[in-house]
Amino acid sequence: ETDYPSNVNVAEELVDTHVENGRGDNVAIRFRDRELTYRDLKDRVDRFGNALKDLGVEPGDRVLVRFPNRPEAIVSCLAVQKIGAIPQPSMKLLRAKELTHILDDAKIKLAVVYDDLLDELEDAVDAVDCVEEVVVVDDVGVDHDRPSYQRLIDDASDELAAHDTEATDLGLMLYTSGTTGRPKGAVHSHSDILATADGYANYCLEPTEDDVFGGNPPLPFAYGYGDLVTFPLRFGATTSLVQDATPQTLLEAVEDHGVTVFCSVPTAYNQILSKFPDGHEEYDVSSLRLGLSAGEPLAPHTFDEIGEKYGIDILDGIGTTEMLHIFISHRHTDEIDPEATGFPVPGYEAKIVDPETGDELERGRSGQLAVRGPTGITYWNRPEKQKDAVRDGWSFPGDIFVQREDGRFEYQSREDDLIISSGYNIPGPEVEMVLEEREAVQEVAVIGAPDEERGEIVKAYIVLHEEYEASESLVSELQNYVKNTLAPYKYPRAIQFLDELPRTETGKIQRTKLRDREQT
Ligand code: 3SK
Repeated sequence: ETDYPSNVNVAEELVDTHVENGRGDNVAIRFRDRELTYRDLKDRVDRFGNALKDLGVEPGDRVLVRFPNRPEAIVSCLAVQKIGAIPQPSMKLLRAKELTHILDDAKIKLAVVYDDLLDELEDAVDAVDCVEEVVVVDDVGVDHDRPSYQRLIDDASDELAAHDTEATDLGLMLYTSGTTGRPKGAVHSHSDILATADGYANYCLEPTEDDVFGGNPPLPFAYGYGDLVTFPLRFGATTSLVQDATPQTLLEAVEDHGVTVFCSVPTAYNQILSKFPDGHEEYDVSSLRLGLSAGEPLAPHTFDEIGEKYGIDILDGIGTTEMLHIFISHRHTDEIDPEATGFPVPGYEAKIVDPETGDELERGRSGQLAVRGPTGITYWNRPEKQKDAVRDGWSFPGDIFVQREDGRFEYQSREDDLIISSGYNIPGPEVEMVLEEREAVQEVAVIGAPDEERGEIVKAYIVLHEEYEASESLVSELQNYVKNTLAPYKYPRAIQFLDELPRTETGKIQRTKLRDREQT
């Protein structure tokens, strides 16, 4: 059921209702050997919400939340939502250049940051004039003169009434990489957030309060936010957080926290299989009942091997940051066909349209995917992009699919030049712009090249200026430059030098020709 009263506050729904309905002692968060009950969580959210109000945060203000997967990230987002402001969870690997754009574009008023991630943020804060304060969660002992999260919590009142938000008020802002090279803000209302749990999670995962959701998707990734915040808290269940995810730490958390629903991406499943091919013998994974996967298509062999070695089925699904969570998936494990993504999630409709005419195509023909349902695409401050993305009430997530005769939707490709590597979305043009800053580079085209482990890797085709020669050291220098300028996962793992780039008659670079070279 995804119809909500006209006034609803997502933080109140995810936390206070459990305390009021006798589930206050349920464990909400497990992190290392610590546990936070719903009562503890409410106490922290209320105190931090009051502290934020004292610092001048008002309803509608945007607050950046920059963390690895730690409990303070969840407390911060809920506190911001409870007072009617809008959290903007930010990927921990973003560099000052990317953060500067986001701070300025969203007009962030305050930031909450884990101390080990403070440096890069301070550089960005210096470059804009909107951020009034930065609150720091002390852990590794970084020197700073900013207010401390813990001290603010200790000093604040524990009584906080939720702001009377309307269901349609914005409750979450996530940045997504587009092909233009500049991340765009996708915004979601309080009811959108609840709808991901009451739709997809409720119907496809059938959670109970005994479930423990765990895994590795970062909380600032819409997929991770749903899996590890909204879903467990909606059902009075537990979330298991792992700060530094490796196959080992993830399986340790499964054993120690009794994870039942393991949420991950294909690359991580493959890494687990190669590091612990017989994981069930090295770790007690008997608590697991289901795996989830998204971010990139799940290969049938990964599905089969995880089933064989770990005894669980993986529900694959497609979602986007703009749609907030998964909108096509198999609904029950007994209907899974690993070759396909599945059916529209209850509450959503999907169709395939001809990209040229916009007409709906019959089954068996591939075309643009269009969806509509309880969540949809809303960009922050991008009216042109918005017009393109939502037409006649249908959202166009930017994927090419085919609907098979049996009704299942099967993924074909991305419509644009977005590279999806290990679940990270990397806009090729953003990497191109950075490489073009180097003196040696005359022109460059960046594409995704197929890769067994990562799905795709970033590959740069470069034409050098005459006076430069291709060499191993030049490759390393260019790679390091990108690593130091953008989030390191965006660096080109492969670089190939060409005499010229393939172009159309009108002078446009033909990236498809470069992609074709990778297939042969
Ligand atoms: O990439 C996906 O498939 C996805 C799934 C859920 C939420 C967000 C995203 C990007």
